[in-house]
Amino acid sequence: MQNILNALLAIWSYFATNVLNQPAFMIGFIVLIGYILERKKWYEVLSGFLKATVGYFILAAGSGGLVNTFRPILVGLKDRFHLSAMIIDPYFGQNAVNAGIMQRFGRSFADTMLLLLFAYIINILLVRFSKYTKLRAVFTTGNVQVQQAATAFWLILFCFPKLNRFSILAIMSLILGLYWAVGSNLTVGITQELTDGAGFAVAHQQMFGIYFFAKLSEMIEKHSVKKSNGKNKRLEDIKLPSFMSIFNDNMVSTSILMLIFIGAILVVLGPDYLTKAHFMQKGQSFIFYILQTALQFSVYLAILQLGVRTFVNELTESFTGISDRWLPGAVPGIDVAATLGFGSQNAQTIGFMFGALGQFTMIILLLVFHSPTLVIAGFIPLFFDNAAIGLYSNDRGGYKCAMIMPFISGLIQVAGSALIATWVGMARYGGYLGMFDWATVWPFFTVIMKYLGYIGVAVIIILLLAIPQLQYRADPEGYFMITEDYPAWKKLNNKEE
Ligand code: ASC
Repeated sequence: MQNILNALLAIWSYFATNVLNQPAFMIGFIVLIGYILERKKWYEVLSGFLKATVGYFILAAGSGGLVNTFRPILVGLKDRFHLSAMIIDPYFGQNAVNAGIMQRFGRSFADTMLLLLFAYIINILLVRFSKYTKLRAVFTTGNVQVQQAATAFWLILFCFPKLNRFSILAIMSLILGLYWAVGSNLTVGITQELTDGAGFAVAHQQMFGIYFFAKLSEMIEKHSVKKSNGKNKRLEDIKLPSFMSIFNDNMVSTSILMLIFIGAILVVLGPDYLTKAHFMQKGQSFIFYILQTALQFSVYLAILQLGVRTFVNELTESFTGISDRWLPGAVPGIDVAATLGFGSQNAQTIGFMFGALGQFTMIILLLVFHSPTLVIAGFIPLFFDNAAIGLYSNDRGGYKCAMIMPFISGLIQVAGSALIATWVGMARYGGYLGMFDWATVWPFFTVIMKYLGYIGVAVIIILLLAIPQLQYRADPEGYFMITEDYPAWKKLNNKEE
């Protein structure tokens, strides 16, 4: 018996490490299965699998390029000014957990693969029974699930330090599994509208954040429609005068804005530091170094969008095979980076910059008020959260929302992360996950569990289960139609152009 279990676990570990943890293969296999269920010819199945996998790898090359180029620059600020500060970034967060969990709690989490297994089972069952649960999205971004599991482990141990291995696995599976399913489900409708029915949802680290700011933008739009009988202007509707019209070209505007933004940071770091830290080569011109680095931003963004275009069609087409047979009304939840292939690209850049403004403002406030924890902005929360928030806010509330919402988000990312990481003791290990939901929703969960104990766990589960029910109640007719038949949904809501 034990041998069989071990063998099964080994097979699962192999699958989890090589496929679940690699969203590109995960998406590839989803397309493969979807096309097989649709009884496509074998060569169409093969071509779909390859395009989806390669497309996702291209997306990852773009987002990885962004992260690898710009994260060290921001982290350089800490080095350059000898700050003892915590960096908010998912990878630094994960490192902090690895570094501190043994020391602080005398144990580590070895059950990540099992957690992923249970979470998938819970997620798929919840979606399978969508008739009752009203959940429509399957989380596929295993790489962020692993990061989140590490942080959740710390937070839950902080609330229940005496919990044994089995109970902690049970609590984590339940709460994380529900968070994934409910969070991703929140983004279904707004993502369908943003992408004009591309048939996916967001499965990442700011799902509640995106939803919250999208709805806030919607309210602002409604208010202004009432007052002035008109919709708010979107960024893409703004016609700029003569020379400024170059900003209508996204690649040009991104390049100019990044030149200013990244340029300013590089100037602050200074050529001496940049050479010493091996960013710049000896004898390289500082001006051309700035130019090259800042323009890389547009390069990687273009790559990322090419990746999205490559795999999204395959995914949309093939997933109907899965949703028709097995998971009615379901869509796959994928990396938030995929949304950056849609909507106004200027909204993404604006979102990033205003998010940065918000983060820097809060960092200055932390300094002024002598916060015990200082924070260094990390590139991933700065860019991926706020670009997406800018994008959705512009889509639903116009250009002012594309500025205000990411700014507020930036303030919250820093303040929320500083509070929770200080309280639970993670700040001392140099990093915290820092993405929007982990600076808001998860600190909230932690407070509830810390003060209510097991009752708190029950409260969280009930709250999470109630969210999709409320969403469904608000629009019973359109709720499933928006994924099952987007054109019909558009007609019903008079959204045809
Ligand atoms: C994250 C994380 C990444 C990026 C990537 C964005 O949270 O860990 O590597 O965002 O998923 O495309």
